[in-house]
Amino acid sequence: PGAEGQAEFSRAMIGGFFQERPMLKNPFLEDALLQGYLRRHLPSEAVYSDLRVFGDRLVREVDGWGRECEITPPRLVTYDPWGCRVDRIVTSPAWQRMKDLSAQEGLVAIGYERSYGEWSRVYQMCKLYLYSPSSGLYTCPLAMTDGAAKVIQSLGVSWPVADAFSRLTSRDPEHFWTSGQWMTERRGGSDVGNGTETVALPQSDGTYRLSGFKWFTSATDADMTLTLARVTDVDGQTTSGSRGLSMFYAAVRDEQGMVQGIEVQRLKDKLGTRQMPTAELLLDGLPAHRLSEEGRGVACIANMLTVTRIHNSVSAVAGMRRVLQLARDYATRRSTFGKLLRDHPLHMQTLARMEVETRGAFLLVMDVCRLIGREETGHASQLETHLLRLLTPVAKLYTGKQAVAVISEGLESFGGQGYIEDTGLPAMLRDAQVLSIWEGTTNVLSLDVLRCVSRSSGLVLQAYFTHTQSLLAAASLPSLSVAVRSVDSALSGLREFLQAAALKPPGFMELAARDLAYSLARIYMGALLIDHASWEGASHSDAYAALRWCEQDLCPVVSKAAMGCYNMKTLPLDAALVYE
Ligand code: UCC
Ligand code: FAD
Repeated sequence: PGAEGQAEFSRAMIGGFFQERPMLKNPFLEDALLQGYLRRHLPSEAVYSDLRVFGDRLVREVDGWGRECEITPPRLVTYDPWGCRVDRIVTSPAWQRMKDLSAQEGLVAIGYERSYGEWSRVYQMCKLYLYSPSSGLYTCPLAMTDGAAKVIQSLGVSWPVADAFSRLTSRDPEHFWTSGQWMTERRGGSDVGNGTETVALPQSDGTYRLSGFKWFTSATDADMTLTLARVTDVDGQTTSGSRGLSMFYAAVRDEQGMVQGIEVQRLKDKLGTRQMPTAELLLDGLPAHRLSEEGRGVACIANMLTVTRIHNSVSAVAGMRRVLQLARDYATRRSTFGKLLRDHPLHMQTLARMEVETRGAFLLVMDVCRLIGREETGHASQLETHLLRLLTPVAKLYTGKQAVAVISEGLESFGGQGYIEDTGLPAMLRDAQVLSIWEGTTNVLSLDVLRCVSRSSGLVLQAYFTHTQSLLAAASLPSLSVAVRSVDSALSGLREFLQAAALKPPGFMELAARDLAYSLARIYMGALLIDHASWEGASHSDAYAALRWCEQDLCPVVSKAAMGCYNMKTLPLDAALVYE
């Protein structure tokens, strides 16, 4: 550079080059797999149009609100200026707008209006999938709201929750309510049966007063909650363990908008999900109604867990998709070593691997949505009911982990910029990290998978094998034969493993639980990718994604068993290693 080049950097001049930012484009129009999936299963012009228009709205305004939620986190006002205790959780205006938008766009309502019959859940979840990465975590209260509506519907919509149900499923922002889900206490969130100390004191009018300490309550600006507590008998005694738990409904605030029978101890200082208030609550005589039979609290709230775990899976795959959309756009703008990132083979291979993960996750999650839709509209066969029970925790645990890995890789694809706070990218990784913790950790859900398998006397696994095989049987494209062989052989390996496992000592399957859940997920995702690629409207990329997915170890439980990983003799060795 001569004198001209020097001038460019002199004094306040900082040079002419600026890194171009990745552009968020309409996430519906950018998503070939989503469009293909809907063309195949729900070919409705109205749905297509709604999602396209919503996609535009997300780019135009909602994504900015999401960012506003992140940088204007909620705060707790404990006292008013005159010393009165108010315990008010103040959220950002953008968070309030998210509530109105959620009602207007029917983000919960669509699942209950059922305008598209058994496909209504798929439609609802596709819309949430588009919304999630722009929502400023508003998808969290929506998940719990949907879960609460599901519980109420399964119990029968009547007093005292008929009004609540109409609000949870409303499209009118004035009428719309959100719900909390207060299960976790200080002694434990996984082990709810032993962790719950909260007691429910019966009142003469048939209601209860709850006293206890809820250790994690998310989106605590909610209007109502479902929660667990132990009913006290006339002597003030309670039943311990899970069988002592009942499920309650409580309105969080009175007519003046003040919390009633609750002290908000503090808001959690969290790694991510900072947009959303998560509070510790002291329940001090909270008025409540018991909705479950006494002692049936866990079984009753399980319907909520099913729905929130599906939402969790939707958010996981949505995060993966969003980071990829941004990364692939960035790759058309950023040059290194004389060419665009897009033209570097190794960079493109990296993005393609993320794409394969995302496609597998999307199809798994949508299949679970399809199944719940069929169950809710009375179309589900026995086989499908078993599949739904099995695949809900499998999808939640697998996609929760995938989201962290894919989004972490996604951040790296922006180089140093991926680490810079105000690009908004780091928040995606922080928010992904919670997906494998709340609503059941990976291990706890792996054990849930084991329990649902063992309690069904083999029927759940039978459903899994039958359905996976039927997906493979329908695949006729010669280009997919390698993938079909891989899934088929993994399925046979899994069957043999399970037969052999039946003869193993107790404890063997517990050690195998996580690998088993991963195997169930990977094999099923392989079969779904093959099935989708076999559809007449599929693209070459659909087939390629299936082939690539099936190149990995589809059944890690078999390879790990062969290495002796589930031998009880490893237990003291594991402990010695960890604590050396
Ligand atoms: O974390 C939370 C909220 C976070 C914010 C919301 C985010 C939503 C996504 C947003 C995306 C952005 S709320 C806290 C969530 N907590 C958990 O998930 C708890 C994790 N722990 C478990 O899941 C455990 O497995 C327990 C608590 C369910 C274990 O309790 P028990 O009592 O030992 O379990 P049992 O004995 O296995 O089950 C008791 C009954 C049985 O029914 P019966 O008696 O009829 O045989 C089970 O079949 O409950 C039934 N049950 C289930 N049914 C248990 N789990 C299920 C299930 N998953 N599905 C159906
Ligand atoms: P623990 O049960 O103590 O788990 C610790 C570790 O032990 C985990 O790795 C777990 O996998 C492992 N582990 C536990 N048991 C076993 C076992 N049997 N075998 C093998 N491994 C095991 N809860 C609510 O009720 N409502 C909310 O709104 C809510 N919001 C939340 C928001 C955030 C941001 C977070 C982080 C949590 C929230 N939670 C909420 C709590 C959440 O559901 C629990 O933290 C979660 O279920 C785990 O429970 P825990 O924290 O007691 O962990």
